[in-house]
Amino acid sequence: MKNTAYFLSDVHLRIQVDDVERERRKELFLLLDHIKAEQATLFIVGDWFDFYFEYGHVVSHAYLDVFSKMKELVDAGIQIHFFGGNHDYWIGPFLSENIGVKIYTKPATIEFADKKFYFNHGDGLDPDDVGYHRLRSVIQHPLFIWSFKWLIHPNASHWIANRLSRGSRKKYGKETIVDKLNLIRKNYDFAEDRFAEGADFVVTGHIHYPKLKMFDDRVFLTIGDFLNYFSYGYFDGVNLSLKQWQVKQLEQRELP
Ligand SMILES: [Mn+2]
Repeated sequence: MKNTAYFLSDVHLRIQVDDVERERRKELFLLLDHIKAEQATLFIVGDWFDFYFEYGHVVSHAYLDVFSKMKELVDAGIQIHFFGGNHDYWIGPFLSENIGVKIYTKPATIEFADKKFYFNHGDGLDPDDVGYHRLRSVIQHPLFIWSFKWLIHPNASHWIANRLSRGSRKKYGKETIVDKLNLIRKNYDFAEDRFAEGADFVVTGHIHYPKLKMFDDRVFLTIGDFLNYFSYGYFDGVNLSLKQWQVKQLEQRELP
């Protein structure tokens, strides 16, 4: 095991697999092969899945290839740390017990290569977004999860998820660069508090806008996404940098 690591967020693997999604997965799996060959560690910082919900013995077949790819990496000795995002905080025992992924349902600090990495998907970092905080406390509540599992048929949940996903893509499309930069500034304030607590690196996602900023010798990184930027973080054992996976058939935005 080498002391190198890759950081991915906001891949938003779809439950409806069309041609674009197939191509995106092809690129993602090439990157995962690369991680496997390097024997690096993979940190997933939320929203890996666009919709994820485990019904006890039942998981979504849309992710069959993704599950087997993740298992392939784990079997090859790769550690996968998975922090849930607002699209996949219902991650459950299937990923940990059947695939061997280490899952985190809350933000956490992890020591890696003698450095302290603080991870937070990034939803809920805007203290002004009272409505979202309220929504999150409901949908993360065990009673809500229990009711969802036992009252909503899996096919119905996938239908709802598809509708919500299209809705959030429309909303996301309306967000301007100014909105994103405002969010990033709030992330900076948050990161400075984590640095004061001893973190060397603060890594988030959620904003879908890649940005790395140095605070003296500490580094804040918001990863971006694997939808438009195909951006990821890379830690070489000493330094954290922001990189882009060069895709062939898909449209790709330049790093800002
Ligand atoms: Mn998110």
